Amino acid sequence: MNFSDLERRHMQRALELAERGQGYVEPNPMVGCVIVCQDHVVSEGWHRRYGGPHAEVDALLAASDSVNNGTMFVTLEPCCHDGKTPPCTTAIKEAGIRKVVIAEQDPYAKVSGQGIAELQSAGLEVEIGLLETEAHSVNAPYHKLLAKQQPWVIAKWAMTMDGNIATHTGSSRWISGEESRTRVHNLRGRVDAILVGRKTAAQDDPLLTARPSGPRQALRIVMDSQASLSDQSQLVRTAKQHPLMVVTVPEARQQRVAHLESMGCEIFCCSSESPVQRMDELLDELGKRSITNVLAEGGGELLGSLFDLGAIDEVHVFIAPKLVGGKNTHGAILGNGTSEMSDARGIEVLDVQFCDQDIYVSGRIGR
Ligand code: AOF
Ligand code: ZN
Repeated sequence: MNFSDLERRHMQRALELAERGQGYVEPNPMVGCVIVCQDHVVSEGWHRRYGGPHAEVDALLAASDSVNNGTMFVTLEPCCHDGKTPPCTTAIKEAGIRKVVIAEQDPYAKVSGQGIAELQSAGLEVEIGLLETEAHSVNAPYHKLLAKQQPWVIAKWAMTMDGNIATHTGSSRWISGEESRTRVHNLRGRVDAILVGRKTAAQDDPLLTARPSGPRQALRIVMDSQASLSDQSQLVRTAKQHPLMVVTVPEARQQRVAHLESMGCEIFCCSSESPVQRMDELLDELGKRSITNVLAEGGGELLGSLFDLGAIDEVHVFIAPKLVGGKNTHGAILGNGTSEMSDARGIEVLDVQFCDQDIYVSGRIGR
């Protein structure tokens, strides 16, 4: 289908509006909407929070005049089911919208194609596929959760210019500067879960909360097969205020497990043998809980398990202008890794910026 530059601009704007919902709407998709009458934008809207009005209804409610005969640009197929809110298709028809331009179809089974069909059978003109790739990318975590029933995994690390996440003695505070750490707190504030390994929990004694807090409070998760997390750790001490899950194996000392439970930790016991399989089991569990985004903060072994599983979707890397050298280097991603350079996982770089003196690179694993 051929779309004009003006139509592209309207959909681009709808996508920008959609992204305002990030951190507020999950596990729902981010959706934006622009309503145009006689080539003029008359209203805009977006899905602002989980359980709240959908983007289309938000835009219809924001219109100060009639939108009769108008064209609606929406980043996702309008829903036609009764969920937490009534169907958008009904609201669109009742408002007298004549044409709906949709970026992509909703894969959700109760909608998928049926929203489009309903609008068409009511006599509305429907066009599909304007900025479809871009719209799909905005909602990649939503798509992964629906398709694989596992969350989108964001790996984050800070390293020196010679590729180390610690010195040869294990010292790692601080690699990146304050501005980089602020960015990490922003990330923490919009994800559903934050994941670290046992060694990182022991060495860094992190709190794993967003400071200042963001739109959602993440479940903090430690891969700690033997339930060895110290009672004195910041994580355990705050378990009653901020949810903390400790991932163990059946062989962990039951007394220790019960004690952690009494301190407010949730125990998730994995039956799988290898760390990689346990990671898969954990991601399945998080998917069942409709967790959309997980931030994996290290260390190298944890990121290695995720990498070997092929579960890393997105990376946020802070490169500090420092060198530490040493024979026993600490790479960001351990595990088995890739044997041949020709098999290396490619990253589609989405952003490169200076964060004060650090270089911040983010991107997604190419599929
Ligand atoms: C739309 N516009 O802005 C969004 C849609 O439980 P509910 O009622 O909030 O419905 C959630 C489902 O609705 C979600 O799984 C997805 O299929 C669709 N989301 N649809 O028309 C929107 N957020
Ligand atoms: Zn809807």
